[in-house]
Amino acid sequence: MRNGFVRILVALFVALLAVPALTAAPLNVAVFIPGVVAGSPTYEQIVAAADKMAAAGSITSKVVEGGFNQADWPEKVTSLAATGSYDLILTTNPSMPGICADVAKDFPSQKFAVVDGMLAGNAQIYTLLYNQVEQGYFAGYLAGLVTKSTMKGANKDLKVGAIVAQEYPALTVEMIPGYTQGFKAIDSKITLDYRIVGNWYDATKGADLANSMFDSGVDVILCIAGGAGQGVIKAAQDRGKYVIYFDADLYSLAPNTIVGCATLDQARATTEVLKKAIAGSLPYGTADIVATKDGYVDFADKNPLYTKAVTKDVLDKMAVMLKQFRTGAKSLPVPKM
Ligand code: RBF
Repeated sequence: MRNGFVRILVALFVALLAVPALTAAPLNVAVFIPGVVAGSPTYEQIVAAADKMAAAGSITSKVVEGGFNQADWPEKVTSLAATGSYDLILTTNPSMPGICADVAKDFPSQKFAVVDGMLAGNAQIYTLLYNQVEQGYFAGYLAGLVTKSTMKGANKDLKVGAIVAQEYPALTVEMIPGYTQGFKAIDSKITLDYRIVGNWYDATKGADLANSMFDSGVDVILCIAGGAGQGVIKAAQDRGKYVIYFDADLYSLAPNTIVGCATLDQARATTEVLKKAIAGSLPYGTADIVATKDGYVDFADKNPLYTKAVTKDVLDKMAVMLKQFRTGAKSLPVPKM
């Protein structure tokens, strides 16, 4: 009896000792944000997903904002790698794979993952690229429908707009050509008024550009401008015109002004990348590309702020087009960048 009791105690003690071995130490992750988080939907999503995993205890997460001076980013990523404390440096945007590759040379045991970027063949870096031709197409298709619609803010001119923060290959090779294909599919006579802010934060410049476009007959503007987009939205609200937003379901920022959101599921991509990194199965050296049929690129058409903002005719035509992409019946190739 007494012997049995001791044996149980010993077994319990051994089991307790084994617990730390079974629950692996959390993965130490540095999340580098090239810019600032607030007002940038892809940045907000990556941080939210990492925070959630950190709260669950599966990673430790340190978020570092790189600020708007892009020349500072390589040095800031270098400082993170130099600490030697992070199993993974996780970051986002199409300029980051190149920066990570440079830093990787000096820190050969440092691993990197970039969601929303592409670089194949570097054994220290995993990347995931979204098919943003399709994302742009959804925005363009809607812009074409809106400019030809009977909606209150729409006029007779067949002019749509795009305001972007700065030019880079994913924008000029994927997003804008996708957008253009989209509105041309509605009517080949529709023309594009395309303007560049010059940075990701100047909301006053965003508003000035938008107002000048509305003056020239544009009634709907695609906005890919981070914080500068606040000015575009404000101008559209003041003038009773329309904005199509990129990356996240954010109709709530300006109901009845934001009439469409072409989305990326950065939260899902981030969570999956981190889970694979924890499991030791993230395929470094690989560059994945994901599209609408995979569920990472989409258009937020379930939100009542969308269904109430556009006319039935617009809704129906969007639904038919979206179904084709979601089922994989239709897809658009990503050109070489
Ligand atoms: N998107 C933002 O929302 N905010 C930013 O501050 C921002 N900075 C960027 C800087 C560079 C150099 C590049 C290439 C892209 C940046 N993006 C930014 C764009 C973002 O990664 C993505 O391409 C767009 O949001 C469209 O999905």
